[in-house]
Amino acid sequence: MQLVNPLFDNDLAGSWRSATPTPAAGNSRVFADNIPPHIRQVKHSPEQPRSIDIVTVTAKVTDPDGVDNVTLLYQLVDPGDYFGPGQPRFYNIWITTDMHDDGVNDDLITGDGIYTVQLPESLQAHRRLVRYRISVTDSLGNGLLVPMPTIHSRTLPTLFMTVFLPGKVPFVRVGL
Ligand SMILES: [Ca+2]
Ligand SMILES: [Ca+2]
Repeated sequence: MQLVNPLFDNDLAGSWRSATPTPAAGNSRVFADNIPPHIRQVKHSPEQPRSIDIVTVTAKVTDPDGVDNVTLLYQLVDPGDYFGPGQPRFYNIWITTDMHDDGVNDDLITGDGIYTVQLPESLQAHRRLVRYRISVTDSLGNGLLVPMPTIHSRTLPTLFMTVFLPGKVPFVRVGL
């Protein structure tokens, strides 16, 4: 891991990038004067949604230049129609919806840096897998899509949730 710029806050994961170490030399491979917004505290609620639930996705996004937009990208994988890494649909079919920090639609506080979007219960179906990623851009046009691939990842990492009928016992999936 390397710090993108020694002037940036090294407590925030977004100030770091995956790269081969360069002992006693500058971090030339990852150095940048400006970086995209920091994004952390990504979560969805309820954690294990049921088919009657509205799912709220939140993320804290900040940038000293100002945050221009925060977008949730998601894809729906239905039972019996699984697709994943290596298949075109996995890379091409992402539905986008804006996330807002405006205090409405379950965004609890206006302007606190926590961006929110709600996915209606009509999207939740029993055993449906919902993969999601978040795209952020600052006011200078510096953009980032998270989760970020690492130097070791062979595929596009995503976050996910699996939906269940009320009363059904969820199973646990391992990995990204
Ligand atoms: Ca920036
Ligand atoms: Ca907020």
